Amino acid sequence: MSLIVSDRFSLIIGLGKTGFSCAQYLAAQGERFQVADSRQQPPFLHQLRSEQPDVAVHLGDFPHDLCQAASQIILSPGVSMQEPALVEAAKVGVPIRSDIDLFAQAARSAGVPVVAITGSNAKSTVTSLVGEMAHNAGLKAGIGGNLGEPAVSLLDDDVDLYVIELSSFQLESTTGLGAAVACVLNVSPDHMDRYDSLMAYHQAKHRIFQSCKAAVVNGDDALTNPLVPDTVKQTRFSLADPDVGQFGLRKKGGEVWLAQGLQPLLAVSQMAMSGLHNVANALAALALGQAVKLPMDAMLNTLKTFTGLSHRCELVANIDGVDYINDSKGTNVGATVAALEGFGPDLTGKIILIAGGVGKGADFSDLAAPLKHFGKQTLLMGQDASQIEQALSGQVMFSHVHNMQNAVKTASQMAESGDLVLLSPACASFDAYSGFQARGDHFAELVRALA
Ligand code: UMA
Ligand code: ADP
Repeated sequence: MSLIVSDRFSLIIGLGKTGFSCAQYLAAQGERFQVADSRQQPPFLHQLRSEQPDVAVHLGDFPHDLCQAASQIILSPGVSMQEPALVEAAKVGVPIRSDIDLFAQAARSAGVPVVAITGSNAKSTVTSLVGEMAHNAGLKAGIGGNLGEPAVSLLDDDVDLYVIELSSFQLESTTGLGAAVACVLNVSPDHMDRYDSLMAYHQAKHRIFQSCKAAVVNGDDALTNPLVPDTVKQTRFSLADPDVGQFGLRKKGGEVWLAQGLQPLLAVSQMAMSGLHNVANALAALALGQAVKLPMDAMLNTLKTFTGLSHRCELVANIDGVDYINDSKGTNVGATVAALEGFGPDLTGKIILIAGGVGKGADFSDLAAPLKHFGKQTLLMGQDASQIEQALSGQVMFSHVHNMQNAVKTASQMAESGDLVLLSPACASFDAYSGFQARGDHFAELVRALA
């Protein structure tokens, strides 16, 4: 009898959160794998070496021959499939998969339904909200993905439901996800430094619908319409009057209510989250929750208490009649437009917007219309401030500030009672901060110091 030793191995590309979670997962499955990262000091190098000292780790340029020798590549979201070594590997038939593929396969085998959520904006809010609804309905829910905890780390025998936030980066290399319900919440340009066109970004997002059992569609955004067979049940949400079975808004007793078909469900004034964009988020969550049979009363009760996540249109303080709002997670134009349009209509005064940072190749011209309507002044800072200036020039009032300290001081000097100071940068933060949290925390600290 001869012993056959297989030389097949998976190659994990990237040794950040995702790569390390995949290494732990494959090791637990007893599978052979190697790891490659283009950085000399990837974040989880030390942990991998101490937990799995025998695993081969390749640092620096991705080796073409290694990529081609692998039986499969598990790609981290921060690395594009257009990397030459990956393009060559794909050409010779090496499957390129994501951590989400590994996760979905395990969830499918265990028979646990997956709620899959993507979109340019509101992913984290809606994912957390649906997760909270499931929790309040007495279910054990695994909640994560792009939101924070990598999907394979959530795998657990004692879970009833997974609620997963997915980015376009993760979806690029995900195939046949098979979600119980999938949704693209909205589509507006983001990550244009990674994609050739909005179409390429849109196509990546729509991979979320592959083999889904049901789909939730934003009736106010045609770019979210899925291309799925007629057998897949579709439920719409919209800020308009809803058709039978769909979610929307209705008037009752002089108030606006969340509704399904003709049935009013909850007065918008009873929701703990504020802003019109969060009304859309609540409707999306109801549609997603209903698709996996969460009880309506538990979902509505959750909307009465769920105040939203930090750094997303979060009220920091009201000082002398001026609301200071931290929307540091507003990292693209669509998010900032939603924040301006979400708050603008209810104000007695105007908005002073603080914006700027790393523009990711965006076109900022869509900021001009809501700023004309609701803006008093826009304070520009950071690496790509001049790109925003070009888009706004001649249309709205703006000025440049050196940094956040300067921005908060200037905003507080020009704000009058009824105005709102909004940090919603439409940009990433990496020119000046470690991430959107650090930027939001700095803003909040400076605002509290004003009081
Ligand atoms: N990198 C290299 N060489 C490599 C591998 C990565 O230079 O070989 C760089 C990437 O270009 C990137 C950084 O390292 O700048 C991190 O990449 P990664 O793939 O190792 O990231 P992880 O640490 O695994 O974190 C990823 C998500 N990050 C990205 O998609 C860039 C996290 O989302 C996510 O929380 C985590 O997986 C768990 O699922 C963050 C994010 O910014 C919050 N997402 C983008 C967004 O929300 O807009 C998509
Ligand atoms: P994501 O995870 O997609 O980045 P978040 O829930 O973290 O989404 O919200 C990010 C930003 O998106 C918020 O700070 C807010 O400005 C904006 N936003 C929230 N809801 C919506 C919506 N329904 N449409 C557009 N933008 C939104």
